Amino acid sequence: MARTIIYGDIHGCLEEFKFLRKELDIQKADQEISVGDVLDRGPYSNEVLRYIQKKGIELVMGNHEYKYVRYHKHELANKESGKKNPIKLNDEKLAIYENLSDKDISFLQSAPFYIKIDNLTVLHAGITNTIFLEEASKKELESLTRTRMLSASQKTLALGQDEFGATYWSECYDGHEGVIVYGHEVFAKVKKDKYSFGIDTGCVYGGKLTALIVSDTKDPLWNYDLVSVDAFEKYSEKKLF
Ligand SMILES: [Mn+2]
Repeated sequence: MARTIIYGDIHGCLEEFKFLRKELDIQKADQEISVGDVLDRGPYSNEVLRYIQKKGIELVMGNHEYKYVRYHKHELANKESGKKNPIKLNDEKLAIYENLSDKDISFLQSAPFYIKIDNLTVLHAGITNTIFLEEASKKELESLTRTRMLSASQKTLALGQDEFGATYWSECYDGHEGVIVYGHEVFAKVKKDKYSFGIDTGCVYGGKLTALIVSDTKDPLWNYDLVSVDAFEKYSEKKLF
């Protein structure tokens, strides 16, 4: 039976990603989806991007991909106007950007903000109970790449902005878009809530790279498996949990 396989944040960890696919014994009929953030922090950003294209793996837009997409858009616009790019890339990111081929750029630009299959939705970060994907605005779709904490009134709080009564989005998610599989926030182990799975287990920080395997997308909560591989190295020093 064909499987739907969703990968947590890869962040340039190509070796671990290849090893994980080997452990999963990937078959042609399998559908593979990345939750996004395949780029930055780890050792092989450009190579991971090439590899997932070559293997026909679908990419959901992460905040790290989106930054390059927006940067590129400004670069093109500013070529004519001569203005400075309002988006800043550090040296590491600039090197990654300069190594993107036209095909890489198109692939990043075409990454959807979510992929929905039956009762399974894959998005990068999170959603609120007031966003309905089919009728979502551009701004709401963009928010899917970075939502973490929500205020009591379901307002998205920016990183570091906390307030009394705030909740992590998945802990109050009502299931209106089915079972959501996401990354973005690093957890020591997979975070399973009532209608969601957070599968970024921090490979680039020396944690694990995790895949969630769904055997029936009509009922993912009761038809899934988890497979993780350990990071071969700690590539980024940012604190883990
Ligand atoms: Mn992210």
